[in-house]
Amino acid sequence: MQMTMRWFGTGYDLVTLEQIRQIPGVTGVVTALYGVPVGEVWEKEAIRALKQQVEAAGLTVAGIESLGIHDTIKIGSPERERYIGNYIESLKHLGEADIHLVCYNFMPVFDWTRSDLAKLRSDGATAMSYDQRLIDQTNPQDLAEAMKRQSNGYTLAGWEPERMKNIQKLLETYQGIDEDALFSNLAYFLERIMPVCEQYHIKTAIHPDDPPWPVFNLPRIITGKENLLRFIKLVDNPLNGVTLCTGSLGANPANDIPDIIRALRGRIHFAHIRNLRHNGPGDFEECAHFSQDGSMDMFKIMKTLYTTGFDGPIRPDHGRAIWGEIAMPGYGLYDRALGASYLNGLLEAVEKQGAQKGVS
Ligand SMILES: [Mn+2]
Repeated sequence: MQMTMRWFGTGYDLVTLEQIRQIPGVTGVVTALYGVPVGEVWEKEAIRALKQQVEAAGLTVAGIESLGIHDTIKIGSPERERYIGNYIESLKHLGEADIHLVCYNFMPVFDWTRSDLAKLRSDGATAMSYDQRLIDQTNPQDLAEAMKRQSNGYTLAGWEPERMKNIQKLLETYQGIDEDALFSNLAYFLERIMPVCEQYHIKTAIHPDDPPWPVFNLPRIITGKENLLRFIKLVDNPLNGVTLCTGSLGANPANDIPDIIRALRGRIHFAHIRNLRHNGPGDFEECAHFSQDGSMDMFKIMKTLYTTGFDGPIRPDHGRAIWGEIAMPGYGLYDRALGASYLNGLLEAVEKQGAQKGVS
């Protein structure tokens, strides 16, 4: 496994590559061209410059997070052809730049959703949280406004103000799109991109829906074991894989993460590892990565990834805001650095324990 951090790029991320380089054991970043609107082509020159910048700092580009999917592709409207063409072009440029992992998600309208981006916890830290009762009391427009207000001035991936301006229109275009339609539009897209993925050996890794249930009546399909298995069979190509995000899947306590890891053996191409605390049905808050701070057994998760042979990039996921840091919600330096170190510690224990087992 390669320990990485998400990095949003100069001008978008206050955390620097030099800071990331000093986190023990972190050797790469997953990144993106944030300035390019979703749906447009990622040009060769811009990809090359990004890669050079990362490598000059002593890190590698372990993958792309994310190459966004235009809404027309999710909706399946005729305009999707142009955007699928653009996506293929971007993949080709990434392949030519020797980048072989692309993360994306297939959530209608909204990316990840939270009811509070700075919930105060008992130790004075703040963290992102979700309470279905609060979401039920609001509407998409007000939620987009609230997310923007709490964003500390950063553009949140998936909540770009220019997209959110047209939210009502966007919601209308999804009318009539149910789970099956979304699955079938996803299959159409994947079949179209697989040849270029094969040509450049690019692994694609769909990110689970967050939270993994419908929000504002919009369907969500990447939600748990059954749907993940349906997903990998949609296009049964080893390059068509999954980003195992423990925080997204784990928001539903019925999702048994180690069981899902075993079920997806060989098809997990990227892993986001974080913990969260369940407070009640549809009510959770993010917490430290440390097992005891939340509801998940992080040792068991790391051990299962290891024993099932997962060997891709891994990263700590959302962190809390601690030590007075003002950052993009979830993406400050301090708590993610603690997370990376904790996960590296677990991994060292798993590896050494395994080695002892092997000789005894
Ligand atoms: Mn994630």
